[in-house]
Amino acid sequence: MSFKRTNITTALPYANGPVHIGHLAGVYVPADIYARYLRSKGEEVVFIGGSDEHGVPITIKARKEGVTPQDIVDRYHEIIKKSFEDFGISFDVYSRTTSKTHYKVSSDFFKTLYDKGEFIEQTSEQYYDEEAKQFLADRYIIGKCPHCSNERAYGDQCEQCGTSLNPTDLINPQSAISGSKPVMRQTKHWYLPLNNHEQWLREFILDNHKEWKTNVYGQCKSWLDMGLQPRAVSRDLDWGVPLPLPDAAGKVLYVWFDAPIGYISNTVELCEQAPEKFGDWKKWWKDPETRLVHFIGKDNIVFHCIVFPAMLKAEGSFILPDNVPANEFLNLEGDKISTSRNWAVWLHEYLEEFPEKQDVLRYVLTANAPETKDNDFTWKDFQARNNSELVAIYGNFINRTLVLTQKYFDGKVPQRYDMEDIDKNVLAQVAAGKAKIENLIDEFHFRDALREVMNLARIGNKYLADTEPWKLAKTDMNRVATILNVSLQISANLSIAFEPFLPFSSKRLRNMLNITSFSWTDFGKTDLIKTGDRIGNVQLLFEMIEDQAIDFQINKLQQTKQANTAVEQSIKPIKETVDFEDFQKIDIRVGKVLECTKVPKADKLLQFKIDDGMGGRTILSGIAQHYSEPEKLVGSQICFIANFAPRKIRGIESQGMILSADTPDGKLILLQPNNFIDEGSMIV
Ligand code: B3M
Ligand code: ZN
Repeated sequence: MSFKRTNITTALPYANGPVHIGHLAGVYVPADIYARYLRSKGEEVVFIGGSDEHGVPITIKARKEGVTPQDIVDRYHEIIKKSFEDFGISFDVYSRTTSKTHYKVSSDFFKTLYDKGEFIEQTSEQYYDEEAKQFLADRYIIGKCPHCSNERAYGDQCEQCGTSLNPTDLINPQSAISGSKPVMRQTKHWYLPLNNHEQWLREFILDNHKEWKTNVYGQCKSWLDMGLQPRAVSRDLDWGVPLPLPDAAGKVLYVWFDAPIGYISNTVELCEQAPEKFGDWKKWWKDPETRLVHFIGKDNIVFHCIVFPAMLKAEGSFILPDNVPANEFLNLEGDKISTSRNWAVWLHEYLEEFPEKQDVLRYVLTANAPETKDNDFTWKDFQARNNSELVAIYGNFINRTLVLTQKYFDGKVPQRYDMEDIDKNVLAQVAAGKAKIENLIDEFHFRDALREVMNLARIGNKYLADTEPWKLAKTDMNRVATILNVSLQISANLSIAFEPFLPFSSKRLRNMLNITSFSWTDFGKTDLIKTGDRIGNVQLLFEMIEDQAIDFQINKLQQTKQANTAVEQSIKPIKETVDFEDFQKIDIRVGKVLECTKVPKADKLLQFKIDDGMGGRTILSGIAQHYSEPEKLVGSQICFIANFAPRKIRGIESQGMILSADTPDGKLILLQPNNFIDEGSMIV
């Protein structure tokens, strides 16, 4: 399939907080490299971004701060938009899902599907908070994850183990609004029957897009192999795009239904603003000669590879994505980046602390991009890549070339005399780099592509070190002229090759070389700079980053870690009040340990044989990880709940529950009487 143009979209970040290095590394820098590269090749491109301004996390934040959701998204949309501008993310449009256009485009989209009979209507029981008088969608409901026992899993996902959940999967569900125990109430919703789309999706992805990245392909395959289910596309909420149906008051589009349509709305907005440049929006979304590429993080794969394509297909007149180059996650100094724990490098803070150093971060995040697996950002690596790659290789080559041109030729580009093999070779190597770099970028291997570009700078640097023009100045000025002319041509080539990756320093370099026009098609040419032209003012392209600046960042993170540990170690909140009658129902007794052994193949379980003064009983307790020598407990006394309903665990009947203290630092310690007490005594 040959394409005429490319529509590049980037995940719309939720406007409930600023953006950090993880966002940049995972989505926006790779997408920007791709967009700049294609534009530089003269291709027709549209590069779409915007804020995702609906969804429960935004309403929760608003509630916490006592402001409206609109206040929240207004605040963060501006901050996010500015960060992207500051880092040179060259969106053609950066709009938002609260725009008028988006409300119209997304509700029309829903209506089209509705009229075509693409949804199923279903009434079901859902959690409802009687105090807040509200249905509890997604993150409004919190409970224990059935997979990993995380106590604070959300109704749509457990952040600890990453599993997608339904609210009814949660153990001990609780309202995130009032903390109360929710009740079940009937409500009607509209569902997209993904199961009806399974067959063509299998072909579309598994047969026709084998070239997709293995992480993306693999995730799609496992979703498809599990079998697709209908997915609700509406919610009972008062924040979102209202359902355009007469019998749907109080219902809005599910955020994951409206957000990807945001890509379309933002294209519509752009094309209305600049029709002469971008033409009609339909050509970007409905012409099969347009290539649609979604840049996203790995947590968004199912929505972009399965749900959104199903929506587009159901509508019937749209193209489908040609590729979805999703990245894995970037960690920070060994820990998962987390907004709520403030474990992140925020883009706006970075620029305050490292002004003008956008390209250093772009470089490090690309050189270490989480393309195939999760990767780690460390400040030491940041410093090392700046000092020993950007400064010592690229910067050094440029600086030596320009300073020597100033020194020996008064800033005028010298002529090239007869070239020796070494000169021809170096120019040939630069020209040969072009195809390699193109192939890598075309296949979304930005990390390797950048390494190849840096390799060209390395080749230039070595060329100067091998030819030593500063030593030839006394004997052979023609040779010096040739070497510097060649070095200047390499420099001009580097300004082109680096531009998609490091646009700010490429621009500075072009100013220093005094060239204005450049395009990818010029890459590889050996006459980009004309003899006799003057070069501009010479400055350093990159500066060393000292230990002090790095220590400051590391300290800052250490402080965050300490603050988080303190919060995490704090004593657990008191549970709901119970009355005396309830308390009295529990029968707590003293017993003596007769036997205590590990339960085979169960990491956490100890099996106790207890003398309870009444003939003995067996109790299982989940404390094995805290008692490595269980046999030492034999003979000591413990306390246990004697009227706890018997339960079978791993085929063993447990007749009670042994009491332990759950300490703030996560240990479980048995409660043991200090003095000998007769077995069977009741604790009152
Ligand atoms: N806002 C989720 C996220 O930021 C979501 C992406 C929408 S893309 C249409 O991870
Ligand atoms: Zn979990």
